[in-house]
Amino acid sequence: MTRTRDRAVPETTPRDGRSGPDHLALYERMLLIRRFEERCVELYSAGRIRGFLHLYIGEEAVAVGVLDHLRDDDAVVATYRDHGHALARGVPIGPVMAEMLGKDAGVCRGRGGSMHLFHAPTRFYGGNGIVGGGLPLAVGLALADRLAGRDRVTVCFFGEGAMAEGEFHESMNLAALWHLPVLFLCENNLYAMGTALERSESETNLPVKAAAYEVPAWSCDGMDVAAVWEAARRAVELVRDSGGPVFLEAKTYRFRAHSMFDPDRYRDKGEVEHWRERDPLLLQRTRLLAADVPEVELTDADTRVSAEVDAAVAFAEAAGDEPVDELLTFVTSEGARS
Ligand SMILES: Cc1ncc(C[n+]2csc(CCOP(=O)(O)OP(=O)(O)O)c2C)c(N)n1
Ligand SMILES: [Mg+2]
Repeated sequence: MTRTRDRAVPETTPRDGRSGPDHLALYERMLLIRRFEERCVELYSAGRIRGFLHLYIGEEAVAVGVLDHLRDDDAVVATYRDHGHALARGVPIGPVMAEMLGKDAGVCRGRGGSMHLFHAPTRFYGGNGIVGGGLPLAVGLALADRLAGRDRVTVCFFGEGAMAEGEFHESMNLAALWHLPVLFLCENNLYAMGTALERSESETNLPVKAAAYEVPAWSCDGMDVAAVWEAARRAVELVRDSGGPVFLEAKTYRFRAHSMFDPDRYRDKGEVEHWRERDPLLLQRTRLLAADVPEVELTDADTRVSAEVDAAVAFAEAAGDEPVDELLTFVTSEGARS
């Protein structure tokens, strides 16, 4: 078994033939997530979406930059802040919106809601309400791939708050010890609910914690989709080539409160404004215009994604509620449907 401890992060040429990202496509994918969530805010305020709602606004570059590198047979595990990951993975937007509204046409037939999006056809294994809960799932998926001799990668997204959980340490240890193909993708947005990282962790250099498990680990600028794309390309290639785990920290920021219930009193408004100056959509828009992409192409992208979100809302609104006589389905095994 090859140990990864002293391996330098390789400088490789993308072997999928792409010399770099399709910047306009990345922009459009981030915009889709942004517009989708803006619509979710309206639907939540109108009482159409209920329960918890955690927005990814400000963090879109992470899911989009990372998931652009996955093959269809790779797997994704996300957190309760999962809309962006689901959409960037290609989970159909209509059924995602239907799930938000608790409808029968939702990806989990309305039983999961915002925090528990799940879609087996795209190997999107949730959405998880438990902080750190996805980490052992990702290790299990990767163990299955290792035992079956498949060269698949499992990407596991989690917040920096999850790194204080026992599950993080257990998962890192097993993945390193058994040399499992997991990309541990930490979205460090500096806060776990209202608790700032430096108020809860003695070691705030997160790759250092990962390196303690002999896992290659580094950081990237999570606000710049091109930086995420490049860092993730190397990370995904290293996982696939070595068959072992890699840890990547994306330094990011959420522009909205932790959830729609959070009054957001623990951070300075000036801090939020400072980060908004590095809005990933703004940065990418500036990059595209500097590369002489005509502004009309950006406007067209906005028109396309807005139409896509409109259609998703119409699909979700038109869908029915789960029939009452099926409410016990999946509660006991006898009632399970395929
Ligand atoms: C095991 C567990 N403990 C506590 C909570 C309550 N909780 C929900 S979100 C959250 C903060 C997690 O922060 P982080 O991992 O940084 O993710 P972020 O919300 O910043 O994306 C906490 C403590 C929970 N859901 N699960
Ligand atoms: Mg956090």
